[in-house]
Amino acid sequence: MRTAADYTFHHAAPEADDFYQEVIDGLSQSSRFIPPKYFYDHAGSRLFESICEQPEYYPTRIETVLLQQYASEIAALAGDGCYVIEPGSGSCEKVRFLLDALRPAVYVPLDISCTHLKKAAACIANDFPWLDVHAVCTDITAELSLPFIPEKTRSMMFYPGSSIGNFDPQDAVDFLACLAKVTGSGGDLLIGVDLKKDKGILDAAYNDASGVTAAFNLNLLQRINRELVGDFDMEAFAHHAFYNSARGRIEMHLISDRKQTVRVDGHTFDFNAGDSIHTESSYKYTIYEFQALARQAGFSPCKVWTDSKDLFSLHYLRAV
Ligand code: AVJ
Repeated sequence: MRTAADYTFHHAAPEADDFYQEVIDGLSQSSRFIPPKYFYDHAGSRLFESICEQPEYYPTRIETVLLQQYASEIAALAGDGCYVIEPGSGSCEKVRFLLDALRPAVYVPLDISCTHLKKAAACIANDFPWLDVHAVCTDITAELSLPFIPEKTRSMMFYPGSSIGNFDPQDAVDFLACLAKVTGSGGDLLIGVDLKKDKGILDAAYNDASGVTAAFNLNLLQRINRELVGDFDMEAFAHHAFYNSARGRIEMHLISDRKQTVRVDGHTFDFNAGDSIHTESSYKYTIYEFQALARQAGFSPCKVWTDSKDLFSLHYLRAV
């Protein structure tokens, strides 16, 4: 028997070393964009956890209630002894609400942030000593392949938090299709999806009064300064987040508040007052829209749970 806090660690892909290239490329375009996966350095992961505790940011709280409320229904759909695979597992907090009901054979958290992943995996292994934990440090937006999953084992992908919202819809289809390929036909996906709703609620969720989301957004510039020898002036950029109803998404930007030149490792980038760096999109779906998207990816909807105000949805899907 293994000792508590034991888990297996796999380093599937080097931690995205493309940060440098993606920042230089992203800042060189006329509409500047840096992918949101780069928010999650150590400080960014901590800030994200704090966002989840803000009163305006409802998704985490509601999803947690849904997971607790429907854990046994979920377990009945998944069956005994499955593999639970969680892409982008972060602090592995949400799966805790399922483990006792689900009793999976193996839990496989996947995350890009290796230090964070190791800590989270150790905590889970410690708190659930009967559970076999295989942590994989990998960039889930690159190719997903998990060679150590035995072919005949049923697996349930767990993708909570509406992280799917970060993908543009076609990329979301492609990503879900990758998940379907990993679980194989008959494999399941339990996924949290934030719903379309009143713009005021959405705008508030991404503009919390304590400024944690602003700090999370601005931390990206700090990370560039730290890791890529940049000289962004944190005071000269402002957090800007709003619901773009035409595109059905929250957009987060960093807006230059003056004309300025920024250097990153010898490259120079000129900003006028009001120029933006687009740092994140967070798509919102109706239940119907999301089910249509999932079908395109090869999943058929089994069940969907929502809260009484229809703010957030939890979908159970099966790969065809
Ligand atoms: C982790 C992508 C689901 O879009 O709500 C929260 C990230 N950004 N506040 C989201 C986020 C700003 C979050 N996801």
